[in-house]
Amino acid sequence: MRLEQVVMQFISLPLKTPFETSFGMEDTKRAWLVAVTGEGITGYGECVSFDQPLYTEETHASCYYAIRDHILPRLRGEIGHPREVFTRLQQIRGNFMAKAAVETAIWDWWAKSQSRPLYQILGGDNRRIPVGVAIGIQPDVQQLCQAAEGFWEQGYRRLKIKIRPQWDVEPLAAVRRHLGSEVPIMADANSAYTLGEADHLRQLDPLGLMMIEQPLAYDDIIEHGKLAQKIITPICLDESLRTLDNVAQAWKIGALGVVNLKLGRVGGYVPALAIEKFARSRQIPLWCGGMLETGIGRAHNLHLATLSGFTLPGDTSASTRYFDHDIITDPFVLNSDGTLTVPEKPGIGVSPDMKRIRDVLVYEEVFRVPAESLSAAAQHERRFPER
Ligand code: OSB
Ligand code: MG
Repeated sequence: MRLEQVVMQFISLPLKTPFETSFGMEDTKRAWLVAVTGEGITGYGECVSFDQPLYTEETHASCYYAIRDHILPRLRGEIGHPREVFTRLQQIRGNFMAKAAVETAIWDWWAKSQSRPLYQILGGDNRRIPVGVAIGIQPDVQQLCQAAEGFWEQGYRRLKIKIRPQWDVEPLAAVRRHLGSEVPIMADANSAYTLGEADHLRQLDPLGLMMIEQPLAYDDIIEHGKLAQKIITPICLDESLRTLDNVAQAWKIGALGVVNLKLGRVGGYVPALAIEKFARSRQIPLWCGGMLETGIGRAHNLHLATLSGFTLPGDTSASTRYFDHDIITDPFVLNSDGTLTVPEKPGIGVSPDMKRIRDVLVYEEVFRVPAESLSAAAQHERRFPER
């Protein structure tokens, strides 16, 4: 199959409530949607970059240039199978989120061309995915306990609580007391600590947390291995795991108790499938992370999470967790058993709500890829939508 057109749409969608992490506060979901078209079929992907390079180094701007100047020009000509896309892009260092936005769209496009749901092509079979929820930093402990209780009552299977220095032991202990010892609770620090704070982090041990996610530097593996010797709470890595090699090295040195896998952080399905296989064969607990995705990215996460290596509830919450009005026609709803149902229609199985997208569209650009010899970058068409 050949790509004929790629449309990048930048949307700005209000979040129901602001989401605060150790690195910043988001009150709006801003994202590039990528639509790839060829042979009358369109596939969709979502870029999980942020405005600022505070989670990892990528931004909406860096992703735009990476896609326009480096990724699309490498995707001219026949694409025999979406697995080829990662290989064609392998020369490009980093730029994982940009690559994933396009690569995942191509998997959707391909699955649709086969009239099969994407999860079947990926080799997954679980169609009801157990999910958890991430709770941002709250103004006070009481509001955190209320939020945690509310999500637990809705049926989410585990609660992930964002922490940072001055917002860690006390709020986590309060939630533990409030909800009791049976509720699966974990913490996510988004790189807010140093190895020197190991004694402080040891105070979390009596709380029986499932894990602590990314306590140390976003690019560190070695010191996480040292921290693992000093605390009992298992360490889950997020930011530090960009490649299969990162995962293998972290595992080898004992820095990795649990894997958070995100399509955008690793560059798409091909590396994600390799990491899932690695974790499965070594029985490393694995779950699917989230990046506050709209329904498009959320659908991709769910298809990925159908694979049997995903052994823990992930961050793929229902659409209503973040949005009053998502950009897909059938938003994801939490089943009473704390699962989300993977759509059965071809590809990712969700349809963009074109009217809603029009309402939240900031900017749009169309790239046509008609001839092998012409650079995609040289053929784009810019459009500012009417508001
Ligand atoms: O560290 O997992 C993270 C959101 C944005 C950036 C990084 C992270 C997160 C979350 C929220 O934890 C996950 C979600 O509910 O989508
Ligand atoms: Mg994280």
